[in-house]
Amino acid sequence: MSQGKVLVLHGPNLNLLGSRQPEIYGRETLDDVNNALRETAAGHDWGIDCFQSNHEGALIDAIHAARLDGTRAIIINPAAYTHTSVALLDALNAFEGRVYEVHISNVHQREAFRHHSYVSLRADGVIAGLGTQGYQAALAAVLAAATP
Ligand code: CA2
Repeated sequence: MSQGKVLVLHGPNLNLLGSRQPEIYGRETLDDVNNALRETAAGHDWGIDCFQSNHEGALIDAIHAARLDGTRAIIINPAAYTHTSVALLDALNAFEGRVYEVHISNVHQREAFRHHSYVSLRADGVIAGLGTQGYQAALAAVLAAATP
């Protein structure tokens, strides 16, 4: 039986992963990232739902759905909404499971506007600068937190 379900959310422009700016975001595509997460999760009897959207409201709707469908944790790279979206923060505040925020790049080494995150006010953990391996680190944290 499944141990639980994790929702992986990817914000705007992350559908372009692997196709541009490899010096910042690497060469893996979003499908590569999601498939690797599915494989890790399946090895631990966890399920994964992955969703990318370029629309703030669609990401918020996915968080609302996760409140009601037994999702135990959310791993989210809010992309540019990290730095702008009180609405995303409010939605995450209404979710009762664990929340991990992932950034592929080290946002603290970049422009000043990327140094502030609304989502970090809610996140149980924040990972930045590990490349796409950051998603695996977040999943490891979900699994560790759920181990009795
Ligand atoms: O480092 C990250 O993961 C970011 O969340 C990525 C966002 C950026 O706005 C954040 O400050 C940091 C940008 C995502 C855009 O992704 C692209 C990937 C490949 C090509 C073009 C954009």
